[in-house]
Amino acid sequence: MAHNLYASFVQAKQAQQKKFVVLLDPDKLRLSNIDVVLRMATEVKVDYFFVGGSLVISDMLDQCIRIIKATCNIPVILFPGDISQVNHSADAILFLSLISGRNPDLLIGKHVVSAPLLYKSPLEVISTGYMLIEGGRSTTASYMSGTFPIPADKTDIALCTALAGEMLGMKLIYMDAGSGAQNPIPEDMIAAVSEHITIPLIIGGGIRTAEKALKNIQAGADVIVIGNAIEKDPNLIADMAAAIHSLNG
Ligand code: 1GP
Repeated sequence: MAHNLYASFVQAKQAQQKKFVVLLDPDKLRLSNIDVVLRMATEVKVDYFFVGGSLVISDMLDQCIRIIKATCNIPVILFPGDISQVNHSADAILFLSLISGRNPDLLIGKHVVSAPLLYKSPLEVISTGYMLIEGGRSTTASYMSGTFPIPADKTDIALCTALAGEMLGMKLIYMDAGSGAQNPIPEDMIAAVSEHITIPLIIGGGIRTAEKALKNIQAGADVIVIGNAIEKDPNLIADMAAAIHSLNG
């Protein structure tokens, strides 16, 4: 199926339709769980899957995408921690530039190496300003990237970083407290960034309850990403979807 997934993010933002993403980390996924997750995700109308992680050790990425594709029509977007996670079976890829950090390889270096591969691939490439926000403990993303996250109380830094990302032409801003973060991103930071950018705002990292997901969309998040909490308890999908979609007309 041909997708124009970026257009769907923009249209949803214009129509104030909030989107729910389930992040599947191939390393953490138990195959016994994936059927349950996919069935429930279809039932509650999860909008997209992100697949990937800061460090994917197993060879499960390809299998994970194939199982999703064989089971449901929910679009699959790669959320790669590394070039090795480029996979043509997905629909799109977040072309992440880690704009909260000052690691040149993750700002532009890896992109130069992967650009010719992506140019020839069928994947829709979505330029994304990726911002790590301090979430209470050191995360794999922070360690692997060799960067400091933006402190959770430095709203001005987050705001200026997101603005710079949009001014540089990035199409999405993804603020992430990191997988399994102790503290998810505070609502006042989400609100400040959301008020000042016009491109869709994705929020993830450490969201464990439907209440927090709802507060995030009320604060101005356009897309909510949840991974760990659903891996631990797939039954949470229904509550999360109800909360995230609750403001949609
Ligand atoms: C991590 O934003 C995602 O990159 C999701 O985080 O796994 O903590 O939900 P969780």
